[in-house]
Amino acid sequence: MSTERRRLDAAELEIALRPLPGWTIENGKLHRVWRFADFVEAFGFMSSAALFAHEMDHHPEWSNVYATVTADLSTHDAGGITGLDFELARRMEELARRRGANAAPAP
Ligand code: H2B
Repeated sequence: MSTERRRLDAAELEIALRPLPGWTIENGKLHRVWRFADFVEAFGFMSSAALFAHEMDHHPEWSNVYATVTADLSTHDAGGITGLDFELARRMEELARRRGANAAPAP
């Protein structure tokens, strides 16, 4: 879609965030923290999400500390958040859910 790389405004962001509980806007990026059962689950999630990102040619800023994965999505070429970031967020969320992310409260 041609609009995918267009930077979304505040009203569009608010609407797009509604079906993505757990995601927020932090420092102009689409932000999410997942907690997995252990490092293997966290890293397995990252491996499968990396293949999606490669397929999309759209790459997350993310980090991992043991069972926690933090993602901050933005479109560098557009200087903000676009439809591509939401597409990647939806795919990451689905993968994280399948791996049981955030099933238990953080210790
Ligand atoms: N990922 C993200 N998050 N933002 C971009 O602007 C971007 C990207 N650009 N992955 C892509 C690669 C671009 O550099 C290549 C040439 O398509």
